[in-house]
Amino acid sequence: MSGKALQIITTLEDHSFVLNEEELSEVLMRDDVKDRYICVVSVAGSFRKGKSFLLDFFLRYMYANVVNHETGDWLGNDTQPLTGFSWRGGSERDTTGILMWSDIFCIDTPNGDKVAVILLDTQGTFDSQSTVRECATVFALSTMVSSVQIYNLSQNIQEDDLQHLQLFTEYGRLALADTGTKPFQRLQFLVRDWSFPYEADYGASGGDLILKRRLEISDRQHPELQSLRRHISSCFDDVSCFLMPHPGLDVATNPKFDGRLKDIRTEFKQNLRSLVPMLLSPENLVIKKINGQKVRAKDLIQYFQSYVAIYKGNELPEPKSMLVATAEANHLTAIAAAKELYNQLMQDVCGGTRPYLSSAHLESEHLRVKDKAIFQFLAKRKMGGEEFTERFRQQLDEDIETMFESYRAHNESKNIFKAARTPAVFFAVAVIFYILSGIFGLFGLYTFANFSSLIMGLSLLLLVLWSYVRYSGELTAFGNKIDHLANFLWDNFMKPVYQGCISKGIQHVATQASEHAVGGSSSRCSIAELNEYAQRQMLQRSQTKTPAIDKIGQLKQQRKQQHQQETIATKNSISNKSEQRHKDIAPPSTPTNNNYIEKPQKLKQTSVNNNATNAANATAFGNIWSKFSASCSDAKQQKLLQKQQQQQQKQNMTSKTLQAANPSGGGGGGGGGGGDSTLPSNVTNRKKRKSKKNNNNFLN
Ligand SMILES: Nc1nc2c(ncn2[C@@H]2O[C@H](COP(=O)(O)OP(=O)(O)O)[C@@H](O)[C@H]2O)c(=O)[nH]1
Ligand SMILES: [Mg+2]
Repeated sequence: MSGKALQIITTLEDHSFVLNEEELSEVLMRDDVKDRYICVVSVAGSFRKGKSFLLDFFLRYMYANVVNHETGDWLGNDTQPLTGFSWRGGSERDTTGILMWSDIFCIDTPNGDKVAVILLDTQGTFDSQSTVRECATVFALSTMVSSVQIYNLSQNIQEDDLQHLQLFTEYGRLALADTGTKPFQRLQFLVRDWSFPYEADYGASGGDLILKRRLEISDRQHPELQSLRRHISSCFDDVSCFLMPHPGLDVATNPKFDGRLKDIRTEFKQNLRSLVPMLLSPENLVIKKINGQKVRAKDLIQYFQSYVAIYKGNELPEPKSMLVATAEANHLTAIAAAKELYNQLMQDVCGGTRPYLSSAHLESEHLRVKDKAIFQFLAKRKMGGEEFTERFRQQLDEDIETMFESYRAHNESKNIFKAARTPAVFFAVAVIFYILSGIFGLFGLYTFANFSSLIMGLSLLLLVLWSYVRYSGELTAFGNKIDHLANFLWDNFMKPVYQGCISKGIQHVATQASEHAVGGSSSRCSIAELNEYAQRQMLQRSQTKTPAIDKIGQLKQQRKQQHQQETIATKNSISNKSEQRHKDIAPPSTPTNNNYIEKPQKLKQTSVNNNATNAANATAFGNIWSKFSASCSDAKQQKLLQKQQQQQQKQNMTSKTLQAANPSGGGGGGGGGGGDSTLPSNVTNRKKRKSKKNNNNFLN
């Protein structure tokens, strides 16, 4: 047996109680236990009635079945002494306060629940050394936290045994009214040394018979006793009784008895074989519920804390304050769960080795996770009403904000630039004052030079001290002060200067870029000026096409001379048609045609508009864009010109053909006889019209 009994609640000399939180947490917060639902089996009742003795058989059962997975008889061999919770003969009490077995037994129930079985042993209640309040408190505490309360009684169920349950029935009534669910799960009366087997058999069936008789309500009873009986069954999910035979004289009277089975009566052992699995086999485990919700091992700590707090006073707590304590513990466990969720999700966002997040990103993640945590808190069923819950919701809000501060600090510590700020600041100060000292020395201002040297020395000293603090991990408070000083210097002096330099630098780069865009013609010019410049460039480029344009002009003259014989009406008609069609299909090819410039102008206008916006920002981008737009316009212009040249070449070919067909026609006149005389007149006319059509491309 590896475990031991842990004193989790101790009774002090002055009859007050102390909770041993450390040991309790150590057991309940174990990784394999903390998230399991709990089945708390406690044995309470009068002292020296074999409670610890019985619990040791519980331990034997759990170790044999759950830990060692033994297939044989779990009761063990005849000569094995009984160990576990301390038990002993005699009339003095042995156990004080509440003890918990340090090994928690993890069982997966047939319906899929992962359960941790916790065994509690209690101080003998109502014994000579304890005050009545003390005994009642131990009994109350163990009942409040357990899911199976074994009420250990000697020989019979007496009227006063029932009356000890009154506190719970009253509490139970309040809890029932508040939550609508029964506050307790299982109450197991266990009658030891049952000596009337002829009236009721040993075991569960005889026990239920006796219990039924004891809980029967009759008119002869006092109304208080009637209501107590009524409420016992309404507060517990299950109330039952088990009758145990006497274990034998050796057990009861032999001072050398050490718990060997051979010294225990067979009848007793047989009934142990049916009692223990009835309470502890996986299918019979009862999970602790509060407010109808299954309690996990980690939550039990909070309930212990809340209950011990109300049992501290000299008076026994009122059932109402027990209810308030339960509701409070209820809320505090919900808060703990919500905080755990927040922690879990924030760890995924920015915990441990996660990379640095920007402040805004971290803030938005915090709000998202906080919403989730608060939603989970509100969604949990709790006792005490909305106002009660609101108070705890505010507390959760504050707690989460506090947790966020540490996450924020952790995140900031990942920012290497911020981490390097302190040494950078002091190094910069040292360099600056070194230079100043030199300058002052140069001009003979030795006082200032010395002062600058002093500051430089101080900066270097702080830098060295800071490095030492960071390296050694000592004098951290002093290290923090150095960090604060560095932050102060950075925020108030260096950062403004640094930002000023950066903005100046950007301005300068913008200016340089704009100069580059206009070929370095001027140091600073507006966007409008740039666009004007771009337009001028366009115009120049279009004017460089003059040789081609001149040729076209000459050709036009020739055409005019060629067709001067034609009637003006026909000429106009063809000319109009051609013009109309040309407008629709292609850009005019006349070099003087404004469309050539119009198009680039349009592009440039777009460019101007774009640049105007950018100009407002005074960035280099606008200037570069202007240049880019102009070059785009140039490219388009080039294409159009090429197209035009091709058309022009076609026209030349046509006119040459015409000249070859009518060599005399070059001198003007010729009238209608300018056509091909060998061809029928309609064909000639068609040719002429076609020729005119083509020529009109240029005439316009
Ligand atoms: N008469 C009687 N004595 C028992 C029984 N079980 C244990 N004992 C003896 O009662 C004495 C006190 O046992 P213990 O478990 O320390 O009692 P506790 O104070 O209730 O925890 C021991 O000597 C046991 O041998 C029982 O069922 N009947
Ligand atoms: Mg004991």
